Amino acid sequence: MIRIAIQSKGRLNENSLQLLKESGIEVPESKRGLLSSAKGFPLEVVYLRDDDIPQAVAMGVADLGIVGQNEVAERGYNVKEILPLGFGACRISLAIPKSVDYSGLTWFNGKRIATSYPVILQHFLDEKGINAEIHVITGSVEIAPALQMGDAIFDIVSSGSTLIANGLVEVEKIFFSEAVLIQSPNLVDDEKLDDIEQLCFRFKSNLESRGLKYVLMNIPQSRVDAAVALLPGAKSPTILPLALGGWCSIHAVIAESDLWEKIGQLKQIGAEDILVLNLENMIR
Ligand code: PRT
Ligand code: ZN
Repeated sequence: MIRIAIQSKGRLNENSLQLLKESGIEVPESKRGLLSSAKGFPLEVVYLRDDDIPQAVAMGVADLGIVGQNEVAERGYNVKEILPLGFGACRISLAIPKSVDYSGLTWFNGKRIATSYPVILQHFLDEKGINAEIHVITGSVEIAPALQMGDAIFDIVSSGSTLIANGLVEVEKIFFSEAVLIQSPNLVDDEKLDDIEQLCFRFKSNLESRGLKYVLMNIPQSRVDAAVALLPGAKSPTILPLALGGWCSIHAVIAESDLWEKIGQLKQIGAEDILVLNLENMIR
């Protein structure tokens, strides 16, 4: 039995539960701080604030955790990042009031920067030889300049709309983050390590299938070579004869980003009855 810590509420909660669900693992409703047993895998889930997840995993209170790389870097606990999970993407950036005439990084010398990420910021400032004062604020960092609590901020940016709404502009993108699966550093129990390997295998299969569609179509036998030239597949497309003479069915896996372009090309060479299906897992 392994124990995983996931965020109880907030931006990573839903995606974490979805990843588990699409990996065949059902977990009960979030109850912060309480343990819940999952169905479909020897797994217990503990719901925590994201701030506490790196520490819980470092201490071995949980064997695994799902948390942003920003929290892992900021908290500085000894955990292993074992699998990037492709959601929760954001960056931590320096932003300043839009009225400022920005001259480059040296502008920050002698300035006050408000942030909830002092460790990552201090590391960056030291590396660049910038001497600024860091003010730690835990919530709503973006309002600090308007309240004279800082000349600039260092905060998480995703779409950028929070900055715009507060009259700020992003001038330096410093740290790029996404959700990551972290593991306790001192795990030696073979059974747990086996379970973790199985879980990672399921997660990877699910992550690899994202952005892929399973496409089936009928095509005249004479156009099969032209269709194969257009189509990728796990190895190559599958071709099956139809009961109707002179026709085949082709099955292929196509990236969502190429889907409509490929469908247009396939129709042009005679493909008909095209079915597009969601792909839940891609087990290689
Ligand atoms: O209660 P708990 O402590 O668990 O949650 P929290 O409030 O500390 O964290 P939460 O749920 O807001 O974020 C969890 C994680 O999601 C973060 O640690 C990041 O790894 C990731 N993430 C991804 C984000 C964002 N995108 C994001 N946009 N975290 C925060 N934001 C906030 C940001 O602080 C700013 O206020 O959204 C605003 C900016 O968004 P845009 O889209 O306007 O640029
Ligand atoms: Zn938090």
